Amino acid sequence: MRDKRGNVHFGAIYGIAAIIVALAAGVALLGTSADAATSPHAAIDHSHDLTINQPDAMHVALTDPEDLVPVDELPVVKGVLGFAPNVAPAPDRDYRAHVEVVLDVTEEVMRLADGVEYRFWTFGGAVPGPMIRVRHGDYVTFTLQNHPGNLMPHNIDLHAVSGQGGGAEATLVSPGQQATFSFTALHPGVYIYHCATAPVGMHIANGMYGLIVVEPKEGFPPVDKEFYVVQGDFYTKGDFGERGLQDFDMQRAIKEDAAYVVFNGSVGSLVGENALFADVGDNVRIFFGNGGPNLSSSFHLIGEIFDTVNVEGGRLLNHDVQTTLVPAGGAVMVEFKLDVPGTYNLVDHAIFRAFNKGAVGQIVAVGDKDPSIFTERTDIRPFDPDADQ
Ligand SMILES: [Cu+2]
Repeated sequence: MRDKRGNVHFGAIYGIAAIIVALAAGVALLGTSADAATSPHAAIDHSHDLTINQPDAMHVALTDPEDLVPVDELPVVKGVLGFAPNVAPAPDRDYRAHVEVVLDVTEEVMRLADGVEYRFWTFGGAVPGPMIRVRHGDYVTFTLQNHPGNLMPHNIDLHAVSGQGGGAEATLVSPGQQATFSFTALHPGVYIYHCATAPVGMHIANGMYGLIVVEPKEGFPPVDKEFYVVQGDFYTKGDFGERGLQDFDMQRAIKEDAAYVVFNGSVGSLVGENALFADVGDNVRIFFGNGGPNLSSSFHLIGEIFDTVNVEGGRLLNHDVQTTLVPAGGAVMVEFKLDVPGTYNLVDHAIFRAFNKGAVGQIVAVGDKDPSIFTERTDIRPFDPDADQ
């Protein structure tokens, strides 16, 4: 499937880009030193300072020697998928690779809540679809397979892709077809992927979304535990909890009147025996996406504060965050340390969704108490404002 001319083309583009970047930097340096020599205002007059608009460091990084290796010479790596709440394994390499990812599409009835079933459309037979994890600069060859027994055409728009539709046009396949395209992961970050076949909202509402993580070249900082959680809103004919096989309700979806708002595809997917477990003292990372199709998530972990948030899944780090807003079609990476034991509820803090529509999960932290950080209740007694103290 690989195109030799395409590979040469890629190499040539990067080579030219490298030369342009080098020239631009040289011109910029010459410009500033000339300014400094001739103008006393050089330090504050940036009007001709080319360094202000210097190329983004991320793109300069793609002129690393490893990025110039022709695709044909890259080691081929099979993409290992991670099924929620498990993450895909980190790339754990210091070189560019040609990653081959194969994802199939299914249409199948699965549990939405106790006693409630729904005909999901899925990537990989799961909601969310499996996590894909590659390294910044990787060349990814992606194959989408539409099972012969399916009824609908499907495709995939990966938000990590720079190119037409994020791959949607390239991967549009009828039942019994598969299609392949390739892309270079130009931007590190945490990205949603979703089906983008008309009616797009319906395909997403039926569960067709997941995360593709593009790790920075140096990798993310090590943590003790990683989890994969994606929120989605569902629009059934019946209201929340109404039993039986529920049909999709287009009018309800257009009105954004979700019957269900859930994590990882069903009510209770991360509760009780399905809860996430960690040890006290663990540093925990959650890759959290929001498939939508409609609702933004006010993502919050009750009783914990996010030490670090990669805002919107990008490189901007925020610290000491209570609630982070994750738009539909967006994602975030949060990290936190579980200081004391307990059951911590992760919720959409648009709180009726949590208690009335299903958007609750749990992380159970097991270990020693630390009363210097948190005491359990130390006293309870009647309160009478009129009584003598
Ligand atoms: Cu689809």
